[in-house]
Amino acid sequence: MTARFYVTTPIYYVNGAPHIGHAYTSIAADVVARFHRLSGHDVFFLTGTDEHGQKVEQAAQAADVAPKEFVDAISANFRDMADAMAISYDDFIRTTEPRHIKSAQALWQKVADSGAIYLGAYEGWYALRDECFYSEDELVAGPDGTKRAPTGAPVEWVKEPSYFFRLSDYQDKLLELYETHPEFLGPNSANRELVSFVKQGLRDLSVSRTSFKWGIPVPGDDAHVMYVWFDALANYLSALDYPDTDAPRAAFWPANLHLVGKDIARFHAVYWPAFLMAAGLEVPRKVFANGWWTVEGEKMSKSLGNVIDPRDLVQEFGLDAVRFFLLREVPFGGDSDLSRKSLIMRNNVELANDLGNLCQRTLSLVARNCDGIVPERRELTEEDSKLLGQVAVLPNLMASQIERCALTDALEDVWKVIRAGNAYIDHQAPWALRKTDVERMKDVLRVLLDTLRGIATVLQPFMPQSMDRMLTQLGVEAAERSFAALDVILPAGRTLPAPQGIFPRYVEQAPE
Ligand code: ME8
Repeated sequence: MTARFYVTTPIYYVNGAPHIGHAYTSIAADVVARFHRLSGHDVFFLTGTDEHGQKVEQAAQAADVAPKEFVDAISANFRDMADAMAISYDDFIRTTEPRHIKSAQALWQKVADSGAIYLGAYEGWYALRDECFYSEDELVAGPDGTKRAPTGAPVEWVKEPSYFFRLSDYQDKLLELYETHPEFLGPNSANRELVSFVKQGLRDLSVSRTSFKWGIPVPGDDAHVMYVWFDALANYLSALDYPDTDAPRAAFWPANLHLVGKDIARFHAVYWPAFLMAAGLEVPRKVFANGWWTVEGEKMSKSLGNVIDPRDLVQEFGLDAVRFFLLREVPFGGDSDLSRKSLIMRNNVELANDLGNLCQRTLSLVARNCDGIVPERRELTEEDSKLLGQVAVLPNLMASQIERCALTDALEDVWKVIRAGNAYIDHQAPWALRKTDVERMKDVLRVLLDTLRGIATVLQPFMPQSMDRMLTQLGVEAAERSFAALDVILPAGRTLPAPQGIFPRYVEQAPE
């Protein structure tokens, strides 16, 4: 049976335009989804938008439009951003869709039936910006001396009737989950933080609100709408048509990977498994939290005017240079800074020089000296075998990195082979062999073509558009681009198209 793989991005709030931070998590999830597809797995990749809650209601009011009209426009903008970044999602879920509302209510009912929800009254601190409740001892003093959430968000004292989820009952079960499945939450830093948070003790969680209307009504009590996080987390099930266990997608549960930002690790690794346990459902196999991007050393914020729309970067640098930079710059899971200088540097050194030149040099030698025809694969020298051996192990090597969400390490594995390829071409010097030993020149070029095919194949998840072009230039047909296809050596004699550069060098325009 084909292995299934279900991977998700967070569903993004529609209270503002998409920016590079949103694109980042989606690109990372896309790489994982594409990698599994190329491995022959049956993949379901979900993204979407989170459209309820007080924050969205207020943003719509500020814009003076009805909430539905407001969320329709911003959700469409997020979808457009996902398409522009070549995010290969299988479904785009919106929490205002009837299918989601139905599922979220079914999940609520299931949790309530288990006795894990009771009616009480909530009195305490709420930070609207984080859509999160905080206890007194979590608060810090703001710059003006007022109480703030640990994230710096302003808090308000809220008092209203509320349904509660018996989170306090789940402390031991959660700790057992973290202990028996250390891979459940990564990276280690997020794991340590969550374990210590849960060890401090969990209080029951307020899961409904009565002070605003823009949400999913609580089954059986229309005066309440669900807490936006209960609603939002349910998206991972509603896209699978929960509670219909006969639905074709139902088999994708439990999710293999929820990719999230570190700001929302707590919701995914504490609340979500607790809700699922109460509903008698399996918990996801893994939650992984990516780090935080700043821009030229500053936090992105509307007031600083430095919020970057990823589509603008793509316009200037090309999609794959941006995707590559984001995943290459910092070990995945860590924080990083987006600077023009480093983006240009990575593009010019690693893409244009290391990979682009290796490909261009090889293809132009084939064009010039072999009439553009793929030479035969013949007996290999020790050096040939060594290079091809390095290429052959890449899919497995990378699979274990992807499994750990070590996306940057996976790229580094490929770059080691690219560097080895460059050392090989320099050492073998096929341009010199042209005059001394034409047959050996052909052998060397064939080894290089096969090396480049392997490299381009494994890089497809990271840079789908340029690797598509590269594979076409290498004469690799569409059906020959999976990892399994790498086991079959391509026939000689194919005529390659005239070589064209894949990665142009970026030259900064001098100011006028
Ligand atoms: O939290 N650096 O939505 P959201 C890296 N609706 N990643 C960033 C980032 C940055 N500077 N800024 C945003 C929500 N992100 C909820 C999620 S899921 C059931 C509900 C990414 O629009 C990161 O993945 O605030 C973060 O977790 C997510 O965007 C937050 O998106």
